Amino acid sequence: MFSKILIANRGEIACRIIKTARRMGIKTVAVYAEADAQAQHVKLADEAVFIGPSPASESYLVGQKIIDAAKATGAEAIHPGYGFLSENPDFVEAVEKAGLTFIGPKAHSIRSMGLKDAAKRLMEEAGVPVVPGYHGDNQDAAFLAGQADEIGYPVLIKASAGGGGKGMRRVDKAADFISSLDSCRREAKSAFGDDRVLIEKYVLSPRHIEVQVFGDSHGNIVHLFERDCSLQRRHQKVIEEAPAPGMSEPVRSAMTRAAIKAAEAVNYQGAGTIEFIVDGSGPLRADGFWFMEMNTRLQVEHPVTEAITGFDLVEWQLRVAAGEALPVKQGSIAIHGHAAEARLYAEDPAAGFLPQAGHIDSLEFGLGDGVRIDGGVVSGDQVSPFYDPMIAKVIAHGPGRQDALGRLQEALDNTLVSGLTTNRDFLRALVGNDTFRAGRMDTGLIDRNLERLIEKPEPSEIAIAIAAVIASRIEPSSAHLGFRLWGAADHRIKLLFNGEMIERGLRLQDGVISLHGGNQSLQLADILMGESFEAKAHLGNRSVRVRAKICATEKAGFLDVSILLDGQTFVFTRPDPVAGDAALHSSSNDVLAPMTGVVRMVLVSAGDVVSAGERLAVMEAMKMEHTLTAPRDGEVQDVLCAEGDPVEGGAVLIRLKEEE
Ligand code: MV4
Repeated sequence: MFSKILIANRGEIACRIIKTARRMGIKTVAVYAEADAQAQHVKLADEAVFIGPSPASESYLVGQKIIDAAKATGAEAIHPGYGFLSENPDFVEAVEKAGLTFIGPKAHSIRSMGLKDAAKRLMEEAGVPVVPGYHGDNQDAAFLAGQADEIGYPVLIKASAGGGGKGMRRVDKAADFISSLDSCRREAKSAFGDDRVLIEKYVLSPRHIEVQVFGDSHGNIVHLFERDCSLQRRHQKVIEEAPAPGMSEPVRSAMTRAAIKAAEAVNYQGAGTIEFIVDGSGPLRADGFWFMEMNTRLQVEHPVTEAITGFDLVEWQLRVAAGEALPVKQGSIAIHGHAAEARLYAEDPAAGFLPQAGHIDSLEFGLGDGVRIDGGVVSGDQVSPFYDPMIAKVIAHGPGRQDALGRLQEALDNTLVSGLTTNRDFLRALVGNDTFRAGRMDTGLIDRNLERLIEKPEPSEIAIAIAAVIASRIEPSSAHLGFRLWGAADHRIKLLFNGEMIERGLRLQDGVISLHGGNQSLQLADILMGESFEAKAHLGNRSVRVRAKICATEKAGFLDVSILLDGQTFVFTRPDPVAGDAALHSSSNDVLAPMTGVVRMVLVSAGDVVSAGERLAVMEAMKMEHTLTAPRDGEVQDVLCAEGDPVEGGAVLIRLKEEE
């Protein structure tokens, strides 16, 4: 076995590989670009090598830099992860030429699967079902139109060099064929520098089902069953699961046998996936699936296969690359239960799934039985605009499909990401979709239901109340402090939600907070604030226990308050400072801790001359960053706290010199 490997990747997959390597006693070397200097994979690895500017084309995609880093650190093998250099046969050869081991297939296997038409011909020869169509060398337009007539409309024109959905045109009638062919060729030429195409029968209601295969250098090839990845948007997978809903033993047996034949045809070594397009218009049939492409790498969705088989696929990759035989025979690989994975992204579904970059103020996952999180970022990290904005994969495993989906739903319900817009709500809606729950999905499900899936709920009065309490900075558990902070016990709070201003009156009395101004008045009693916000809410004649995850972050005088209540996330912004703050500061020379918390930063020392509004210190309380500013121009007389100090609400932190 290797004693040290280099991981030519970043984010969650780099962290994932490090975890297994560490368990196996293998040292790891991370590589990182400028934007990733503070990234988790760099922190987790035993060593890290800087490889250049942030754009991947100048760092993670430069094979020579990766190879140099491996040589310099004495790594014996390179794991490419997925994406980047993982399916680049020239890189594989360069790695081997440098005397290193590529943890993945041989260059020739990757090349044989690289071109669609050649791969299709190869698969056909190997006895793997391929979509009926024309995938020969004749590229004459009139000839191809004739082929389309023979296949029967609708047909699909696909770029031979394409993949992942690029360079495809669906054609519904003969009259449209030539113009679609022309535009497909233009796109293929500019995207791949190769304008050859193939023509296929268009499969209606397609499902995407793929089979995980694994080969070793001793000629063994096994499969680890299938995954259903039909829930996609713009050819990006959103939710994957294993096994495939509705899969019967005869169909599974035919599909996995075809997958093994495909892998054998290219002498496959390592982890690979055979993708099939499947007729999803009715029950799955043994003659209703066709080879689409082979992914010659470990895939993003591999954890669902790990969950149902109980094997660590990264461990297998390392063993196979080191020359060991596969650890088990086909007969010892069985399906245990059901697993589903959702990809949590920093993106805004309402804005056309626009990728989001920025600071993650807080990241809390809903952990539970059978739930696994594969992540690459933690609270306080940055989602970089340079790379794929995936935050984490949430994987749930259970005895049956409904158990797994229920656990996935619960995990998503209890996941709070603050500071960035994510697709969490969209994923929740998708997991709750009836058609998906019934296992009757196809690749068009998301687009057909898009409007409902991205709908944003309005906040309940309880959610508004919690946000108002947090924004007002009342510490309800200590009434005297509330009194001291507020002077009067009444307060008006303005909150922005989704561009709309919400105004409420708050009154604190005997530890109970009453809220006025909404269409319902309500009281919050028995309030507990800590990691979460708990209270008993009274609305009219109803009373309910409320439990919410909260995160509040101050940014340039604004306060962002994220509330996770009953599975729904609401983000409010308090646009102006609480009026009480000024009173708190201006009446004396003392700058007080507004609530019990921890001093995070002290920005001045005794003798400093400060001007009104200047930042003096930063506190953290109730997961909220709180900046303390100078109440007036003056000189700092004493600093009575230090970074890391726990302080009581009302404690004097900084004292200004008495004014002359
Ligand atoms: C197809 C098809 C229908 N008929 N081929 C899209 C990605 C690429 N790998 C192949 N794709 C498709 N090929 C035939 N003959 C429909 C798709 C397709 C699709 C396939 C899998 C997952 C999502 C998809 C979304 C739209 C279209």
